[in-house]
Amino acid sequence: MLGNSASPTSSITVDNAAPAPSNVTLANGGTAGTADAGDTVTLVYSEKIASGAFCSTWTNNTISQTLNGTDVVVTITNNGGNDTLTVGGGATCTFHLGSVATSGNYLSATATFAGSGASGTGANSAISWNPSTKALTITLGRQQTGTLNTGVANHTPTYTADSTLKDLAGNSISTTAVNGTNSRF
Ligand SMILES: [Ca+2]
Ligand SMILES: [Ca+2]
Ligand SMILES: [Ca+2]
Repeated sequence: MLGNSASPTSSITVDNAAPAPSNVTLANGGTAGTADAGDTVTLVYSEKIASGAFCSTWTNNTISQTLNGTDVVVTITNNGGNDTLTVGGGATCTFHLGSVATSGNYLSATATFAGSGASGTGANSAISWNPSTKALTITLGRQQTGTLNTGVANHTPTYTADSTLKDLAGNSISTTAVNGTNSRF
């Protein structure tokens, strides 16, 4: 009789848990207290998001991805004392972010921060996704339009995810607004 009677074993991990945003932080990379080139928004998620759900050309879930050059426009929409940040992916893809309510009064007229092909000189806007840290970082490029305020203090931003974002198992993200870290551009 053969000695090995053990049944083959295997396990399948079923992921039924919806992903969710876990943090949003603003950081200054230019002049503190005003929204300008080099400033960043970092969004962290509870688990890896399918890269292609952010941008259809991001087809590899295991490597970091970046959009920049001609492709990214960051818009901060004037909304009184709680101006709101969104992004566009330009020619490459429709970028599915959702929106960040800054809780700050960063401008008195809606501003755009753009990439290659925009007027002026300076850095392009960029979006980078790092699946290892589950962090999406948006970097403001040079300003194109809008009227900025100065001396904005720290506030707690809020992030509401785009409903089309999914984890690697295909579970849709929570679209409940999540409060982030007290911070500023
Ligand atoms: Ca999950
Ligand atoms: Ca700044
Ligand atoms: Ca405003």
